[in-house]
Amino acid sequence: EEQRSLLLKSAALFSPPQGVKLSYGTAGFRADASILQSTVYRVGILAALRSLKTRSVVGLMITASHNKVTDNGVKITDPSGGMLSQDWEPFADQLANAPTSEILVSLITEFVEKENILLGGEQSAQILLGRDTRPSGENLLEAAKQGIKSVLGATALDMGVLTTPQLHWMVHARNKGMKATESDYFEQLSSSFRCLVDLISNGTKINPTDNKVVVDGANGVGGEKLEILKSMLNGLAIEVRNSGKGGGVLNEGVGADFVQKEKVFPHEFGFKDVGIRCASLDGDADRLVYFSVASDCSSKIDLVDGDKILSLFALFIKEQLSVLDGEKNERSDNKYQARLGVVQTAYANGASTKYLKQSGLEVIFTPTGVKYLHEKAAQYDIGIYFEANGHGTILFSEGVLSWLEAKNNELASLAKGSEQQKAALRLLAVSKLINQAVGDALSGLLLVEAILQHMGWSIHKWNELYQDLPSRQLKVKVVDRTAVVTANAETRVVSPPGIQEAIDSETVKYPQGRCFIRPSGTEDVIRVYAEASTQEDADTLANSVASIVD
Ligand code: 16G
Ligand code: ZN
Repeated sequence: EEQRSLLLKSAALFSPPQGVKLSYGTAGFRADASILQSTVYRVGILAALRSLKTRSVVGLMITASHNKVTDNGVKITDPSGGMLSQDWEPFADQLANAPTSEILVSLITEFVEKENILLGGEQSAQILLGRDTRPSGENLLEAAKQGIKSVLGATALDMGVLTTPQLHWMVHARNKGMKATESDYFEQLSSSFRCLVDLISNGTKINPTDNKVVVDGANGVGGEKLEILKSMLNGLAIEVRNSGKGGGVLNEGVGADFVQKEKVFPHEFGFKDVGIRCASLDGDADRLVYFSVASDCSSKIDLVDGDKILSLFALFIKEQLSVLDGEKNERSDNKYQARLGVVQTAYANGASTKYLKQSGLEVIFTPTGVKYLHEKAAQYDIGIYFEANGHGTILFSEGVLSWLEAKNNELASLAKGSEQQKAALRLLAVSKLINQAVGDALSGLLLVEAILQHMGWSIHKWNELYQDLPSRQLKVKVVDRTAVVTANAETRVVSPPGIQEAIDSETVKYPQGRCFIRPSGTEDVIRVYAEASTQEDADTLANSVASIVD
């Protein structure tokens, strides 16, 4: 009863927007910030219930990532540090769309009973709150606090302005009983980076003053955080541009999404940067791409996307595993074959998949969206996942970590300082450097930099691992995007009937042609992706398939 009146009272302050249907989608609720108050308030309630149910800390992040500055969004971090469990998404949708306070409260009551959640009991709930730099974030954060406060026993802990991966990292670390403040995060990243760089054979070490990367911070939270992190590193010079302090607008002509989709350099970059290694973060710093400015005086760039970051990581891990494997025939009781898996989506450039397979790697596909890739990667001892857009990470199983620890101990007495022991130590350092909760542009950047140093590679050398097939992405506005249903990791359309056949008969006309369509998880559009051996062909294919959809 106390609970009921508490909810009714606060709900009355947050009436839902009229005539909008909200959906939790691929990455939480996203919309124009002006209509999100009630949604964020309700997600606050949801987060509290999730925390009570799991008897763990959960997170609530307010961000609209790479979308425009006037948008915002909200999503929940599960106790593992990953995305909200998919079986709670329908309830999230119901809550967000409940037309009245009465209906909202009865939905909650019903759900609490069904899930056996004990309200107002011994159990307490704790929710970590984070937000990106969007001006609307502060107000929305207050709405989230109101929602959390309306659930008996729930407390909110405001962690301030964070990157999305920092919040995920904190939730993950807290639930493992580890230290989990922002400075612990920076400390872990910088110390494991130093450790990894120290394990590089001296022959390939680059002079630190020649070793520079220039990073586009998308005028968002990532640039700000990178400024702090860079002061804790040595052996690497990082210059941050578009840090948000210079008056530039978040994600406008800057950021990883812009660079990857438009394939031109962001604001503040230009011909002065020819030959320099450049990188770009997105608005909440969970995506990372690299690029170099083309020397032909156009605004074009050579893009080094998520697929190539994935390839670099996979090569390095595979190399370390085979160094470790090298002493397999010697006396060792500690035999173990680590299963390495690589996860991509249909957006992965065909040339990358071909390259990875030729390198002897196991490649699997999932639909778009971090939750799907992460889930698949977790099924391996070491699972590496990346979307072409630059979101990805490397997951290490508990099993492989204890094997590496044991291996390191064994080698410390048998062959101290050997390449084998170093390989074990390098892999352990990678597991600490790379964010185990979610893709993280800051930790990804440091791992790329360490591996390039290790390989002694320039960005050009890295980019030449394989040559991307020309591709084109288009979007088609539709009334009802749910009418398109796909299968096989979004590579085939199963409904409406006839569409897949039409796509197939277009695609076969082009050498190395590949094309798929899928409903966006974040906008009311159908997306079209086409790739072929020439840019003209990729463009024509994309356009003709778009007109089939229209
Ligand atoms: C979201 C997803 C991203 C995906 C994108 C696709 C997360 C954290 N983010 O940004 O992984 O690539 O949506 O958008 O899952 P779309 O469905 O509109 O093409
Ligand atoms: Zn993002």
